[in-house]
Amino acid sequence: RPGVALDALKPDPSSVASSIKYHAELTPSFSPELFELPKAYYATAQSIRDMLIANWNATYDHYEKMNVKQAYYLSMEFLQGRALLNAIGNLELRGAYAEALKKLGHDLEDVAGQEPDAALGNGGLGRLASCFLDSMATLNYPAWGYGLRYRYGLFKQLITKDGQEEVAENWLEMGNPWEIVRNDISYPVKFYGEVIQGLDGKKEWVGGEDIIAVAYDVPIPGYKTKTTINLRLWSTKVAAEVFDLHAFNAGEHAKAYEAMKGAEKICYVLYPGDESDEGKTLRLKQQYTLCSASLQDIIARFERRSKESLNWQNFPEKVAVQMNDTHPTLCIPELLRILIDVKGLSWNEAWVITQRTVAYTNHTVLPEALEKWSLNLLEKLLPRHVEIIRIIDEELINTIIEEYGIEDLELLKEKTKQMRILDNIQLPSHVLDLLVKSQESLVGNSVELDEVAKPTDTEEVKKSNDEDEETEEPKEEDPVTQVKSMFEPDPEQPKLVRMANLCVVGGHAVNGVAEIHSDIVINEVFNDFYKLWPEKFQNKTNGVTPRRWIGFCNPDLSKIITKWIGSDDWLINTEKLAELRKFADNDELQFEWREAKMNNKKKLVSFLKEKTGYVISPDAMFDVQIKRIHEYKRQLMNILGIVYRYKKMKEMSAWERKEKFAPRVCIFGGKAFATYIQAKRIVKFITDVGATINHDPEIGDLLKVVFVPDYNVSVAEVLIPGSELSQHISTAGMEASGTSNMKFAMNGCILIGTLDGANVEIRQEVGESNFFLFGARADEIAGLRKERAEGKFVPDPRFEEVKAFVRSGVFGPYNYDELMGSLEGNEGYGRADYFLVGKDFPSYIECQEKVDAAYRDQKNWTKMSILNTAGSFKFSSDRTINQYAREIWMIEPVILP
Ligand code: 26Q
Repeated sequence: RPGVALDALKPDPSSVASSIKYHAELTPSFSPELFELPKAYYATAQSIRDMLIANWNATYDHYEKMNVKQAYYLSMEFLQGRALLNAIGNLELRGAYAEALKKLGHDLEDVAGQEPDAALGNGGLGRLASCFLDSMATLNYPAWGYGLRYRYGLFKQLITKDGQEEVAENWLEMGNPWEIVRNDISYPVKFYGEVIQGLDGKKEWVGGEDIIAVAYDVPIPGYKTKTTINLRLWSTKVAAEVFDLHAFNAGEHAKAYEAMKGAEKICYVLYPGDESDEGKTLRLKQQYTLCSASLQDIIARFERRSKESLNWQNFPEKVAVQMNDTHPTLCIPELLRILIDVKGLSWNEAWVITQRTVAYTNHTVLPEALEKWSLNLLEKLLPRHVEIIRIIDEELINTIIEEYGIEDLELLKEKTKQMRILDNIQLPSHVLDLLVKSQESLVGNSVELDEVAKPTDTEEVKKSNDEDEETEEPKEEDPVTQVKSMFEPDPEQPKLVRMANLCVVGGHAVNGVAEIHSDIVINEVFNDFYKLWPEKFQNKTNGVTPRRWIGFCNPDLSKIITKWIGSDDWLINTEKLAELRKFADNDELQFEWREAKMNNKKKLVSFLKEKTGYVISPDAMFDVQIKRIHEYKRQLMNILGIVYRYKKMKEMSAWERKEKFAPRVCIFGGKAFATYIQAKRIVKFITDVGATINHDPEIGDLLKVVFVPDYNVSVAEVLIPGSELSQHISTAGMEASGTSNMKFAMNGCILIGTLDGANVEIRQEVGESNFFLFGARADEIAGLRKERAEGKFVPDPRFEEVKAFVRSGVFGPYNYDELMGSLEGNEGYGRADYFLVGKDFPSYIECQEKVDAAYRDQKNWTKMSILNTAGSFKFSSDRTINQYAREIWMIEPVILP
């Protein structure tokens, strides 16, 4: 690490101050005489940006000169949050900037608070991408992010008396000092049109609509390194020739304007889905824009760097493409298309190159969340890509036939149904012919075959006789009809393209994001593919950047850690955190540790007062659940647990109450997908419960319920350091990983959770006695659902009691029938407690009682807290990125001279 050289280059406070002043005077959008907060922020950001651009250029030049292999992380989402303190921290200039701003009359924290969050993502998947960028830069990996520059990011959430309301968040309103528009870097992207075949047999995709994708570069600084990588975001605009000047001049302004709007619309807004499959043409256009522009850019770079020795077989030696979930799946047919149609390679050459280049990360096993696109829609929008997908599907069918043969038609039917990329689409005619021929030969040899196939078991004889009766006629008549009808698509069902299957087939690696999740990927979701290609399947347990998620958001705790470890290099070598273990019982550390937590809690108290008006006591336990609102994440179980606690409190004398319960503040935060009605009901329910409990004079500070509006990255940065208990209580097997669980553990917060996602590994690392575990395990869930469906489940009386209490109207006039009904499987409310809230409720509330008891022993609680931080080192995204680099991308760190 060239740390010493970097220190020498660092500006001192007075040169920082003059750089800020310079920008304050020359930034055009503000009046020069006022140096108020917004302007101070913008000028400070500009002065940091100068340094970032210099480092970005040095990094880029070096990669260009060395022609290194680069990895490209393609993601529809990057949830960057704020950049200022992160950049200042990574450049180790916090002291200089704080001092310089003080001289100019401002506090650095207040200045940083001016920045709007860059919320180009929905939640976990987008934030993961952003943590990865920080680690790539910090570890000096030549790796870039590619994404879309949405004009409107994730909506802003207002909480009103009716629950959640969404408003557009115009994050670019005041300009974005962190991006550099690259008008010199743009590519055409085509939609619609048709495929024609030239005399040479080459396919060409012509006509249709062309738009232009323009690059916006966001420099990503690493920590304690000059390496500054790039997040390249594409924005879309109309192609000049499409902006029909004739139409415009002829007075048809509307027509010319429409084309412009159509192109710009593509990047207008982030799709606010989360674990949902909301297929819309616009979303498909977004996905294709990301894939096409990024690949054209990557290919152009490869060609340029190859100079005279261009050899396409070397492409995978210079390029690794990681697809963040299936959203960038079109990379696969797009790379094939460019290599074959534009660069003139053969199918086989292009196929090998593509497969060796791309890899796929899966983030969900919920079947309804696996992306599927309508074949018709896809074919209209991207006709050449569908031709290519059909060929891949056909080759896959050949592989399936090689593996399973054609004798057992039922087996073949099942395997093709499971594995094909095209769903509910007729088999290719040559495959049908093959099957028909084999059936005909079977009929011809029927005597022989009857001998072989004769069942021995009487049961089976009976069964096969029954079957014979039913299918007798077509079977005797015509094997062709029989085969065809067996593989006939269902005209009632849509014809679909399964993007995950395309990813598994088209890439060289498939990974899940936590051990348990990767096991489910291998043993359940993609088991058929695993049997074919076991070597493709991997696990890469998620991680989070310790710089943002301890270092910068929790300076008080960081100072203590540094003091006790004896150096601050734990921010890079997180395994050093384990050294805290030996001091876990030390009174002095414990005192400092509690003091830091109390400080963070007090900051949170004033934050909550500002955001919600509620005044809470910092002496209560802070119990937090922050994440997207989703039934599988079971915020409903949390709030029902609170309702149960409240009911018990009301039944007790004041003295008993105090004896039994530790004072708690239960904090919720999270956004509900705008059309996810049940999730919105949960938000409304939480706020209603809060409104009742918080104003109950009998309860006072013993219990408070607060819903923090507009949860985002910056809110998390205040909430996580100030929390003591955090909830990760999804139905086992449903949360792929979770990443906030890692952030909480790092900040000395104890987790209550199920054995799901990364919880399993966190519990292992921090120690079983430092994790509050409850609930059914993943391998029990199917059986429990079956039991539930068969009406054999007997709910615990406490669960019945809490639902009845809610229905009794204590929380206002609103009717919670839909919510309580969903837990009972009443007619009209969908799947009977599909998420097994009723099943896990008793063990959940019992576990919460253990939490109360544990909290009373503050010495032991503090020890548990220290051991959580100490045991969290595995969950640094540095570890994750090293594994991707070594096991999937095959790239090496490159240190700048
Ligand atoms: C799909 C189609 C159309 C519109 C939107 C979408 C869409 C968008 C976002 C589908 C899914 C997402 C986001 C998924 C997500 O955030 N998954 C989370 O990924 C984290 C990082 O791996 C895990 O920790 C979480 O467990 C997982 O839920």
